[in-house]
Amino acid sequence: MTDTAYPFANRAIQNYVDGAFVATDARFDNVNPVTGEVATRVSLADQPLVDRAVVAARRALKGPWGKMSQAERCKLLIRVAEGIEARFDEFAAAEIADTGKSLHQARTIDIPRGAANFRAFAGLAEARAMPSFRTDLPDGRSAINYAIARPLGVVAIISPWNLPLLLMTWKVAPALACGNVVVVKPSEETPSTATLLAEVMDAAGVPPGVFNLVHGFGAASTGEWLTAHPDIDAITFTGESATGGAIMRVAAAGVKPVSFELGGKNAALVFADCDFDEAVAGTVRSVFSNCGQVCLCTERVYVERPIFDRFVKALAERAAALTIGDPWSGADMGPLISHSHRDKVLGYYQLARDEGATVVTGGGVPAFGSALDDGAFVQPTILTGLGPDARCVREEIFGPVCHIAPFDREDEAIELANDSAYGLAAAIWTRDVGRAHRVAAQMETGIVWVNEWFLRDLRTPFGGMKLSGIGREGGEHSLGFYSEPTNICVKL
Ligand code: NAD
Ligand code: 6OD
Repeated sequence: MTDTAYPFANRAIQNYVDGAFVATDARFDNVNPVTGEVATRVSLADQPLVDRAVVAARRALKGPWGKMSQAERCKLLIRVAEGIEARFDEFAAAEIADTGKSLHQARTIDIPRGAANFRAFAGLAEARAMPSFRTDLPDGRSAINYAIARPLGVVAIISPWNLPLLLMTWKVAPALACGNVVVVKPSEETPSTATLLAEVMDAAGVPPGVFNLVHGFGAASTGEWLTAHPDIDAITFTGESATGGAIMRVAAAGVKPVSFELGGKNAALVFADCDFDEAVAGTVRSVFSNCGQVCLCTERVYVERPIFDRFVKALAERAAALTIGDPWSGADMGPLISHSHRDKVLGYYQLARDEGATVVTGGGVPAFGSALDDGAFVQPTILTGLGPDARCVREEIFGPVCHIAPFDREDEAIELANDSAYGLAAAIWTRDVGRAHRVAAQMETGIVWVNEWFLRDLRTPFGGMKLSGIGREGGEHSLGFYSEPTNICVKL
């Protein structure tokens, strides 16, 4: 299979509103970061089209979708999962054309999870039980209390570019499974798999207005028109913490419920008693997967002093051996999402030098001597020698880079890991089971992996503390956010 299979090579990307594909006059470019070439053009949803999407969604909520049984809705969502699986290669090609991510990453993580999200939440919503209580008061009155779960209504979903299908469907699937209708705005960098998903929804027979897709930018564009729309009932967002703050200010006016999955500056703690080879291999994965563009990626590594030098050397050797290049060649690492993001990451590589870091490996741009030189590539990079207050140790870079520092005591390691404005994920590498539980319980993060990284069970709570988010999604937490419980108390 080659990238000529990109499904939008010969047609522009359109919006999907009220069960129809809609083009507007305004267009923007979708650029392939591997070569810097325009892959296709995207129709930008203007404010009237966003309005139409919200109106159509409300109509579907009051109409066929609202009247459909839970079992029927879930059956449709399973059909959507099957539709993604049936067009697996097209989805992978679309994700790779938009992001340049590795073929392995697209085929083993992004696209399978797109389908798995629909299967998981269809099953969870169908099996959902709501609590009921018999109430007996001292005065002799008795009642039965039971809660019913109703949808929130019209949910705005704003998603980022790093794991486009995975992160969008992580919210679309539970929202629809709970009976909501959605208006989705994917990142302007990654419009393709969202549009394929609209085609799959259409073919699966999801009623018009239930899933609406609007393309465009964030501030003063489609994203803001959607989040500020008075007739949406809730906003669920994944992206940068600063964007979360901007959306929250807009949501505050209407006191709308929000669920936010935001940035991270995640730590890995490597204890001297770890399985050394597994810790190195796991840290290579946690730092460099998806070119470091996963919110869960490790950017701060703290290593117990007796193994510090050996660990830095081993990690640097593994980083330098990663192949970088065209995803279709099977390279381990593709480019960053865009040239502007590359400028940001290279800015941090320079800042690290200015702050006094030792660049152990990388720190620049690879030279290919081919058309790839126009792509948004950077080298995998390892830094040492910075203090805890350096900006490169405190700010999210979102590239293939980590800083490694030594520690001497367990309590010091915990303090270093928690010394962050973010609180998304941590990884602990140790063979001491007692230490693993003790340290994990003290991490100020929503997620902790022990001797692993990014092993997911969709029933578990997912989200972050501090600047990393508001609320949790996953399993019952998603069902909780995407529904509005009403308690009914009936006198017996
Ligand atoms: P971003 O915040 O720039 O954009 C995310 C989405 O928000 C895009 O669709 C964008 O168009 C839209 N947007 C931007 N400004 C807006 C506004 N004012 N109103 C409405 N919509 C607006 O984030 P990004 O660069 O696409 O993604 C990378 C960031 O996302 C990183 O910080 C990463 O850590 C974070 N992230 C977090 C998680 C998590 O689960 N915690 C997952 C993935 C990514
Ligand atoms: O695996 C998930 O469900 C999830 N939300 C992953 C987020 C990754 C951040 O880039």
